[in-house]
Amino acid sequence: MLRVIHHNGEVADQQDTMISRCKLLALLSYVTADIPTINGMYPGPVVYAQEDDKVIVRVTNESPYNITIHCSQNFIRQRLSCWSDGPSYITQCPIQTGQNITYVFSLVQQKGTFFWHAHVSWLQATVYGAIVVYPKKGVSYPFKFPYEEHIIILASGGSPPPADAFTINGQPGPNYNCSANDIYKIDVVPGKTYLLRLINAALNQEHFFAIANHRLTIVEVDAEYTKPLTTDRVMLGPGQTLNILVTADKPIARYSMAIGPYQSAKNVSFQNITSIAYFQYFGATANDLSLPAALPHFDDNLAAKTVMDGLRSLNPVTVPKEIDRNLFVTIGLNVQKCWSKNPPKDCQAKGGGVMAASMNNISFIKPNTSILEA
Ligand SMILES: [Cu+2]
Repeated sequence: MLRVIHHNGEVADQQDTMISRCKLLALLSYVTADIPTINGMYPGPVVYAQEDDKVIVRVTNESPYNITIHCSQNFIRQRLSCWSDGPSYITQCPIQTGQNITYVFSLVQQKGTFFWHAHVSWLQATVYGAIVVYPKKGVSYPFKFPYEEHIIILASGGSPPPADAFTINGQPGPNYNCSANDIYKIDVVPGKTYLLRLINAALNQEHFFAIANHRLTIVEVDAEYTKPLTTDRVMLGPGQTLNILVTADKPIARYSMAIGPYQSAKNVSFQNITSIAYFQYFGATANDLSLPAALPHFDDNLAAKTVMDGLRSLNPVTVPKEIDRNLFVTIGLNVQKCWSKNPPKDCQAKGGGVMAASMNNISFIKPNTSILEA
């Protein structure tokens, strides 16, 4: 069961909800798979709240897997509530089958687009959803109030092995076999401005996103307002959120919203089929062809850098200006020798190894004793 209580304790959603398995059909022509979900929804339910709200989420695990729910992937600060953060074996034991837990945390001085996802193994590949935190009552956005808002969640597995498909709000779109009728769509009114809350819920993949013939104005990154930055495309790393404004100011037609990979590493196999959704004007017909979005080439570093370098905080930020000590930090993702007893399943990195992240060449090795008890 997942109950969301907010707005000073009012119960916002009391439906019986649960993590369970549902069938995901026709993701690819040859794939039929059971996937873990919450409430049978994919993506999962949205948590709506306001700045400074206390959020109470009760999770009952009816799946066969151990699981936790992580609500701070991108920056819910969890002040004095780290036990509700959700990283398994770090701040809590996993919720076992049939058990439940109640997460309680406050959104102190925080607003914007966040997301939650599952931890333990790669359950977050399908167990994820948005958290939308509105400004307090009477406080407006620092930009033109949009005609409508839409949540757009990009998702994919990660190398290795390559993802079976990219998805937009759970749909792979017409470029994938048997998915011609499974396309996410936003119907738009000509002349109106839309706020899109983009979330990259991918496991490992960085994604470019673009809408054919339309410009995107970034107004928020990772739940912090930015100076408006208008661009033809954006790039989101895994776990990142971007709020963008799009005005439907082009001729009536059906335009594609597309995601593709941003993959700068060499010699790594990855999925490279664009996933498409529709940004469709009222008045366009169902038979209209969609105008294709121009995504950068997968290794276009300049396209990614140009957008990131242009971002500026809307509000002044106080940072320390006197430096006491310089630190040199390198971050890497490498291939290690794989010791698994099940190599076909676990040792799929190059040369039969296993991928491992490192900081200054030191990787995290899971200890034999629980960190919670250490
Ligand atoms: Cu997480």
